[in-house]
Amino acid sequence: QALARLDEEISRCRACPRLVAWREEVAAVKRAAFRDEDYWGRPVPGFGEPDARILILGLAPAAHGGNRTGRIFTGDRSGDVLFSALHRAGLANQAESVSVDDGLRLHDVRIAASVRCAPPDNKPTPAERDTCAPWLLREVSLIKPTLRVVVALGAFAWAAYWPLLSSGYGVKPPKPRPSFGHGAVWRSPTAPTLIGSYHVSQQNTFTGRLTPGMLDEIFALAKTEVKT
Ligand code: DU
Ligand code: SF4
Repeated sequence: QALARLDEEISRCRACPRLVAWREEVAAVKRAAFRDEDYWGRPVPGFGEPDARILILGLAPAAHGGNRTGRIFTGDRSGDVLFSALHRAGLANQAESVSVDDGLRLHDVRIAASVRCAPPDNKPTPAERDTCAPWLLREVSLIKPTLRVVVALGAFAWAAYWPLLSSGYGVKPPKPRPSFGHGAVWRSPTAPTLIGSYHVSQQNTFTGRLTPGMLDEIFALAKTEVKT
């Protein structure tokens, strides 16, 4: 099927030299706790349903999370927070996401990263986001018939929505761009609604900037929005 072919194509991309070097170095050196595992060490494709109405857009794979397991938000603390929330919202069959064969199934949700290779310090550059944007565009073009809502985790993903809006939907992004915030919403009559959420990284969850309740509100909003 088309998405599987796209995933395969993405996983061979080497367009960003800095990220190719980092993802492979991390995969070779490994973290001590995962010494006996084979790291994926490649671009991490999207995960979830081909007929999803909700697309969750993250930042980039975690070095020892998605870059290790080969599935986005899988095997890291960010993912624990995200999938617990999806499970509470009825959008995932389980709260745990540890490996590609853990039985996790999403309902009505697809998850992708704005940049598909693990970046140093979890910090991809806007240039790398632009380089990776065509993959997002192609993924969205395949789920376009059902897609209604994009949940942007963090300001970086929020910014990745606008080029998608213009090239994927032929809608001119508003000027100035609506600002990112937790619970910020932007609607278009002809493109998926954009919802902003603080990112599920430990920086936000450990400090209490993002609580489970705040994440529940985001997915409740997304579920309401797909029906309107
Ligand atoms: O702390 P951690 O769960 O290992 O995640 C590290 C880092 O990666 C965190 O800042 C979030 C980020 N991240 C992301 O932005 N998108 C993903 O899909 C997975 C992790
Ligand atoms: Fe390719 Fe995206 Fe990885 Fe860059 S970040 S190498 S464009 S998959």
